[in-house]
Amino acid sequence: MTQDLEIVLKDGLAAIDKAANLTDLEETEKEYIGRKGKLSEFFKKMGAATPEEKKELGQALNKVKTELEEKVESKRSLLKKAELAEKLEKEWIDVTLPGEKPKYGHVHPLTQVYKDVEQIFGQMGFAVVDGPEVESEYYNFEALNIPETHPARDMQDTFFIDKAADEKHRRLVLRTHTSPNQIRSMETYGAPLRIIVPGRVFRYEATDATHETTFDQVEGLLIDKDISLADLKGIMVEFLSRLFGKDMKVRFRPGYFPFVEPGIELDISCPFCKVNEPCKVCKGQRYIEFMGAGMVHPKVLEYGGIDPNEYQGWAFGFGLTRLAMMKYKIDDIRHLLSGDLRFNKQF
Ligand code: FA5
Repeated sequence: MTQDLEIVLKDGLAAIDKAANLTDLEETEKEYIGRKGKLSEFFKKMGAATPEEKKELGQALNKVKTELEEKVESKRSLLKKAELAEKLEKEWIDVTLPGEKPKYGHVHPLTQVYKDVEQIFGQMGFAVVDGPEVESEYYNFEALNIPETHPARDMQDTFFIDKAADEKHRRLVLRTHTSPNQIRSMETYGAPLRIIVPGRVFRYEATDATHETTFDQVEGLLIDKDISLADLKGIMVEFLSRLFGKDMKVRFRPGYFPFVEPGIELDISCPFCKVNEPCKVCKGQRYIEFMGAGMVHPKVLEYGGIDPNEYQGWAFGFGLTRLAMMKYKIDDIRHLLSGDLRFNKQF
């Protein structure tokens, strides 16, 4: 072997040893045993050599090439192992650590009570219908037997919209209750009728823990032949017992609403009372006020296009927002529409 070839071998082995990573190693490989590498110079020289020299040089060159190639392979496998070890060290994860809890959305308590009410009344054969929030004075008051001069207009402070509907329907208002849908449904579906109308209503009032300017009500209307308040009692006992998951009682008191005759206020047995314990919710009364109701006034049936001599019915209206407060023990109505996530996340 020539001295030059020995130097190339020595340098080559040292360079391979020094390669710090796979890219370095590839460069060194190219430099020594690549097509244009240092060994190729020796192969070129063979052309001019005698057959004797050719044989000797050829053997020496092949030996050097093989030695360098073996060194490269063993270094490559070392470097690959080192790279893998480094990767494993860096990308190591502890699979025994507890995972991060995904954040779930929450069903708003009001939405939950909406669903419950619609489901229970649906099971009892009531259709759920909808009506406009921007209403006319005609539907909100007049057709419910509350003419303009009637003092009952003051019972519900009204937001007026600066725009008239037409001569018959008069000014536009934000509906103060869901009762306009009694007339709308009678007009659309006629008798017999069995509906509830849950929806948002608006009143121009001062707010406090139990009063909001925007709140939700549920209207109920049942019209058929031979209907009495006994049916209302049965339906309400069933509805409330299913909603609160326990036996509930109701009681009637006289009440006044121009669109029903007779009118009643319906109280429900306090769902929070425990035997021999003072109750903060009903303050020992055992009953709480729940809703207004009554037999639909014959004039209202006429406004709805139904003959009061043939049909009669009852209607009720309760505060869905107050019901949600009761069900979820919320002590201030203003939390419900505040949009405060700290509140919403509790449900
Ligand atoms: C009415 O609105 C009648 N339309 C109910 C009715 C329907 C009577 C059909 C007869 C036949 P009232 O103004 O009392 O009635 O309101 C009904 C319920 O809405 C109340 O019992 C109360 O739960 C709720 N409510 C009234 N004002 C507010 C308020 N500012 N904030 C939250 N809830 C309220």
